[in-house]
Amino acid sequence: MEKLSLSEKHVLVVGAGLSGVSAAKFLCSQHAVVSLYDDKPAALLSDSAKALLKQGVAFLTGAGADGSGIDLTPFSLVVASPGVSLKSPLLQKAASLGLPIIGELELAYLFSKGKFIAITGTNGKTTTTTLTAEIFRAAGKKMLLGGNIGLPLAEQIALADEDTVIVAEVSSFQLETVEAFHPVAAAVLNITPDHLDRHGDMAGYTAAKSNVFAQQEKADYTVLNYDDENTRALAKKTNGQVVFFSRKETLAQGVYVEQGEIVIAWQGEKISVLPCGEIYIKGNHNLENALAAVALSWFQGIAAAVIADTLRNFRGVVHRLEFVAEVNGVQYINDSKGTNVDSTIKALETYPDHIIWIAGGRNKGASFDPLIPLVRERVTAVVALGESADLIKEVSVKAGIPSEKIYTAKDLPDVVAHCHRIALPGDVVLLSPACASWDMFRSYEERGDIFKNLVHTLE
Ligand code: UMA
Repeated sequence: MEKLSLSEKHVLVVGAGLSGVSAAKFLCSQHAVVSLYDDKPAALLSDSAKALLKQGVAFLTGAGADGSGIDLTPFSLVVASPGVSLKSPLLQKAASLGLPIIGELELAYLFSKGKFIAITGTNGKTTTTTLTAEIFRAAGKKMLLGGNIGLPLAEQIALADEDTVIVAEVSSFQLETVEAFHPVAAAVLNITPDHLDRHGDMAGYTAAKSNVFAQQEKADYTVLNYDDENTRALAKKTNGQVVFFSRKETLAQGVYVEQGEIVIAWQGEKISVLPCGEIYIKGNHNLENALAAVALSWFQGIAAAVIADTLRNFRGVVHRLEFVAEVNGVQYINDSKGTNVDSTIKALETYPDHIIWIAGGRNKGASFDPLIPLVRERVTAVVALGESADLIKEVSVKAGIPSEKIYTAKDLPDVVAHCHRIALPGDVVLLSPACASWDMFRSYEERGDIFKNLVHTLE
């Protein structure tokens, strides 16, 4: 479905991270003349970005400046990385010159032959995306998994043909730069405050998320969480067929829980999928993820038996409530993917008490106050880290944690050493920062991997 000719076109890729490198590689394969921009100097780029420069991709850098001095006249297209705000001086300048600005997701979409299944939401995206992809794989379908999950799609889409299902995790950042993007099924799992520093307010954040179904038509499916008010309200805004899922309510139509079983009710038919107790991944939030995955796959023709089998066997994803080790009767849990308040609430809800909570990092503008009741009820000690350490301390004090039980650590080795010193058998040491990792780490994966390695040294 080629909608754009790239041959000999001068394209500027803004941001030389995972997404930018993937876009640049794809653009080169299409014989575009590619330049790569990053705020960082070339010496600090990844090996894969440096390899592109060796192949002749030009490198432009702000080198500490904002890039607005870059001459944009040679370019006819800009491909922006999701982490670069449309309000950045360079992209503002591109927009004022009338240059089209798309993201790597849109690029992948424009050149893909497969059908997209897109999953967005504040929390649960990675689990639902991976689970949905597993269901398609188990059903013997040709499938590609990618997107915000850390596997950019631009590089992969050459592998897709008309029969390929592309299961994509899509973020609000990526959805700011889509136009033609048109998934046959799109899910919005939930919308709670996150990335408000980037989107301005909840309305801006919701508008970005809503772009996931902006191009959908009657034949497409929009899967929405009935239990989440913000998400339920989106039903009025889509042209796709709405499939609600609910953990709490009996629905006239949709995917829901009835007498402890997941059921699908649609056009007078009622199908029982499996008892909720048989789903391997635990917790209410995972039940919601499972309901969404059922909706995304069943309406694409996957048999309920295949869906049920996958739900019985799927073990979850790394960095999300991931069990690391038990040392001297203390469980260490890596929830580095808990990058916002809501996902940390879900993590704290998973363990009834005796939690040593490790939190802090880059705050994205949300209040930590909603954590107070759970911290009061379940947390015995707090380890604060990073840029938001003071805010974490503040919220812990408000929750009644005695000041001698609140420790500010200088880095992750200090965190793990402190937890090892104070933890008693039966305690749960939970890294669930409620913040992005970007103040101290490249990614939440790096933060989680370092934490896990440090914990393993205690064994
Ligand atoms: N950069 C600039 N100027 C800026 C901002 C960034 O030059 O104003 C440069 C940085 O110096 C760096 C590069 O851009 O070299 C990084 O680009 P990026 O921040 O877009 O990160 P990528 O490595 O390309 O990863 C992105 C997603 N990151 C973000 O959206 C922040 C990854 O999602 C995604 O996996 C990847 O593309 C592939 O699609 C991560 C994420 O944290 C997991 N996402 C947020 C979330 O889930 O909450 C949205």
